[in-house]
Amino acid sequence: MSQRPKEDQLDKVRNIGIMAHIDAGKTTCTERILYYCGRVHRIGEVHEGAATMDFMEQEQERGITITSAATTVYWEGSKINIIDTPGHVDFTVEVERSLRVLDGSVAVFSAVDGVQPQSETVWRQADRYNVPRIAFVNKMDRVGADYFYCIDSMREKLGANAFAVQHPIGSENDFRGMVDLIKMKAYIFKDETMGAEYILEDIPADIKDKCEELRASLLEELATVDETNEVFMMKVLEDPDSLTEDEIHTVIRQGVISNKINPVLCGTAFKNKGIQPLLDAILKWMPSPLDRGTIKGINVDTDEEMKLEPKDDAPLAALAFKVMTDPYVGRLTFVRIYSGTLKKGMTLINTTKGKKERISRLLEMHANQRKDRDEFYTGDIAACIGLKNTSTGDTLCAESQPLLLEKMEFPEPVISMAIEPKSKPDREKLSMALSALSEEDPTFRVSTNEETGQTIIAGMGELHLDVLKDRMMREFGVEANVGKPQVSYKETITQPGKSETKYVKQSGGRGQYAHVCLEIEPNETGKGNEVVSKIVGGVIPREYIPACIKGVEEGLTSGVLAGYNLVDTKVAIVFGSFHEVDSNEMAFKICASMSIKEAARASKPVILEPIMKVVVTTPEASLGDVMGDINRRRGKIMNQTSAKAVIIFEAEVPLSEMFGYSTQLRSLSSGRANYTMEPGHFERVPTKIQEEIMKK
Ligand SMILES: Nc1nc2c(ncn2[C@@H]2O[C@H](COP(=O)(O)OP(=O)(O)OP(=O)(O)O)[C@@H](O)[C@H]2O)c(=O)[nH]1
Ligand SMILES: [Mg+2]
Repeated sequence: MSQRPKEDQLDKVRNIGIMAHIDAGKTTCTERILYYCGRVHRIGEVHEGAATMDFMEQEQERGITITSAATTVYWEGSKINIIDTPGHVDFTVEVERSLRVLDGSVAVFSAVDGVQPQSETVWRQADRYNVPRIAFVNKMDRVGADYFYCIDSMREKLGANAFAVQHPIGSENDFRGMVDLIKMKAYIFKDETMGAEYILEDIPADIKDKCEELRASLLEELATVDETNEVFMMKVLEDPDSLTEDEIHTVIRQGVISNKINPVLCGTAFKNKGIQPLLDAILKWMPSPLDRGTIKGINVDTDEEMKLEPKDDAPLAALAFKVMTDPYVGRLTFVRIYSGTLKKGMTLINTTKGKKERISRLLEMHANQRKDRDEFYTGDIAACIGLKNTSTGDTLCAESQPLLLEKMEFPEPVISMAIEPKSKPDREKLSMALSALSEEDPTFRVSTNEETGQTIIAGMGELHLDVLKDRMMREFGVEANVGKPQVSYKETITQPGKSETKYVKQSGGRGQYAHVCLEIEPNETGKGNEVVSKIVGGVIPREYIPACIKGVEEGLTSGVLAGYNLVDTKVAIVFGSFHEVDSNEMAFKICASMSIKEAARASKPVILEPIMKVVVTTPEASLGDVMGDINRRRGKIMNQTSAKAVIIFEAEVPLSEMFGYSTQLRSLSSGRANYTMEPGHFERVPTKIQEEIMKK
């Protein structure tokens, strides 16, 4: 049996992510958490390039988070695993993978800006994974900070059931602390101790009435969390003063865990105020792995659904959610353990890949520092060394109970560019760099242009590719020239089609023979390609089927219209024939890849383009010009709201029309409008534009 340390008892563990729009202050909050929990003895500031969590060179230089970093802290005898995520849309995969493995999340908002576009996106991502959330309204020290405006905008824009559990004391430069509406006491933070010390005192007289009012409405809100809890409801109605803090916390916890409510706290991470109450809230209200309960798995042998208990003595089930190359220890695979105990030296199976893996070392990570451990338990996040074939999203489990956990889904890259090594030695280094980096990042793809032989890299945006290029140069020493960023188009088919292809060569010696018939039809949008064999009676011998499937898959990587990836198709290998002597795997692979092109040509192929979700904030005076410009860019305006003297509208615009947009927007609005953009979906390009793309 495992020996869990006391503060690691499962009900005391919290796995928490910090997520928000870019620059809201996630990393700054995390740095304070590290400081108050005694993890670091000096606060590292993001803008000085000194944040512990932003340890990558590129992060420190640019002052932004690029990769999610994990750490473990202890607070009041409980363990909190924290993942700090990036806010920039180009790194959205980091948020996605973190949400997949976390039990709860703190959404950080800037008190000046309220809900910003990327916070909306991450909020929806969290909705999808059903992750409970509390909110922290940060930057209360800034001019224009408005806690209650933020709460309103969370309700309006996110549909969150957000409400105040605190009341700010002082504002902007004079922000001193907050009233806890449950304790009904004021927290005043001491600047001279970097906020490490605070005083609990009576509520300042000028806000006493407002706090009483807020508390009353908070309690009313809580009374609706669980309608069966009559005792609580009666007390709220008849004698609210008799409610104990514990009673209130219990109901809040229940509401948070069941995703019914989103309590909102406030503070300023940069000025060291409000972090300790946030830590308390994480412990009191956020779920432990036990609260998340059983999770679903699919038994690999029987295809039956099974429920996995969060128990240390159950067979191991874990999900790999991140692969990272560490300069000192090599390939690190981060896993979240859902069931069982993970031990050093253990042999596991990767059921996604159907391969055995051995854990040679186990590490607890604190940003980029590591501590060796012999075992990890249910609910933990562990870094493993020794896994050779495991990539992001793979299930790892005990040999005694092979199962698959729910898959992770990743967005398709929208932007690409050619990359050309400068010299021959660079070519080798480049291929190593590309394979290592694409292993780390499922939204980074590498391919070869069949016609030109050029290597093409694709990703989520210009910043994404820029950072990767930078890492290739610095970490792998590659010298390379890159082309201009291009839109990453895709191809798909619009109707079912068939093909019959023979590949025959008889030029002296041993010949080549393969014969493959395919049927292709459109698949649901976003479902990718599905290739199956429906061969019966051995018309194509069993040993050649994998080669046929491989051939089809390879053929699909380069479409028939303009060489872009063919996506969202269902392909069946239905018939064929073979030759006793001349048939071999290679012949079938080549034949299948030719055949899929023929089938695609017969199925009315079309080109798809990435459509971006663009959110523009503009003063009213420029609205006409700005919207007119979006229309000229083939944009569709989706909706429009006004807030604090500006108009905010959302539009869907093809990425190909968005190059140079920031300069144009600046000149249309005398520099007063701004925008954010993120990949939305893929859509068929108009015929005229399709013709242009095909000519290129
Ligand atoms: N005035 C003020 N500035 C803050 C506060 N919190 C963070 N900042 C500043 O805001 C900037 C962004 O902070 P970060 O912590 O890097 O924000 P982030 O959310 O981690 O940003 P990304 O990871 O790039 O998405 C930094 O310059 C911080 O010093 C705050 O409470 N008040
Ligand atoms: Mg950050």
